[in-house]
Amino acid sequence: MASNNEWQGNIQFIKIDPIPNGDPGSLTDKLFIKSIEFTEEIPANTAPIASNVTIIGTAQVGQVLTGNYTYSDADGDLEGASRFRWLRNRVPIAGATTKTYKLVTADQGTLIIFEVTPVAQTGVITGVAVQSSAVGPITSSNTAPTASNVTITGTVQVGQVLIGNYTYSDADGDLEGASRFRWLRNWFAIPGATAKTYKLVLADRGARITFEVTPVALTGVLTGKAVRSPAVGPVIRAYMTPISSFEQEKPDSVILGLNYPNPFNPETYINFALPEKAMVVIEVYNLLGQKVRTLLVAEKEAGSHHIRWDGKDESGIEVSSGIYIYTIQAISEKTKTIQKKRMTLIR
Ligand SMILES: [Ca+2]
Ligand SMILES: [Ca+2]
Repeated sequence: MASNNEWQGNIQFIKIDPIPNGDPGSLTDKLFIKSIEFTEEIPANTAPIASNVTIIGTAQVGQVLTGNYTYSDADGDLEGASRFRWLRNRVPIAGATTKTYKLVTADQGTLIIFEVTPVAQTGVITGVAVQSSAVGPITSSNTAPTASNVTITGTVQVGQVLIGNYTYSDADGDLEGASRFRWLRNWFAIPGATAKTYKLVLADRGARITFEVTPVALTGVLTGKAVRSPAVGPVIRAYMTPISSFEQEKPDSVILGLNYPNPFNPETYINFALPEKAMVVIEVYNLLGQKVRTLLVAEKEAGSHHIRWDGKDESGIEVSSGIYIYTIQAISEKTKTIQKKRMTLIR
């Protein structure tokens, strides 16, 4: 029982004295509530709020996403160490707790969300976590450009200009930037030969020439893999040697020229000239007198001609290094001529 004027919690009890001329017993010792004083907790401070939570960046593997948000606090409490999370298909990604997140292969095809829990330095410290809209599905990473159909066109002869051809492509549609070119002589880069065209010089005689493209994109993954054309060649001289004999329309007699180049690898050219139309047979023999290859059996007009030997026998097998004999038989209505010369193959 509360005593006179005692506070119990928020309630003050007041003892009323008996009314002197009334019923002495009716109100005696009765207690009345005088007042109730609520010590109500008026919120001194409100929690911070995160708003405008968004993600910027390209939704592609390898790209970095950045989470953005606006921190606010009605009481002016400054931002403390707000907390961040990134979620993959609504499941938090382990370790992804900063404002940025680099997309990895595991994210491909998923939806990504950025979440902020605003934290104040003072007042009510922690606010409600807010999530961004999802971005995605995340696409595969950008791929490097490629060069294909790399080829060389032009006459493979000293003084001629070769043209390098190729097809640029990029799976992501990145346009071509400054792709790089090289020309190679026997698989060694030719100094200064870095354009799409190359004029053959004397030093290229007998060599194999290759064109190389390194595709470069304007955007995305910039540099692709270098791709080489098939080799062309060997580069022949501007004329077949010895040319003087062969420039005649009609030499006085059948001429079997020196092969060029010589020594050679893997192929050489054999010149011959005819004073008149003749049936021509050109053959290659080894030093044992065994026939290695028949290069030509055909009727040819008067004038100069040449034929190529690729260093292979009748079966298409490359013959070994050594000295070989080449012969011409020219049979016309009036005469039959047989000549032979030597050539050296060096593998
Ligand atoms: Ca606050
Ligand atoms: Ca690309």
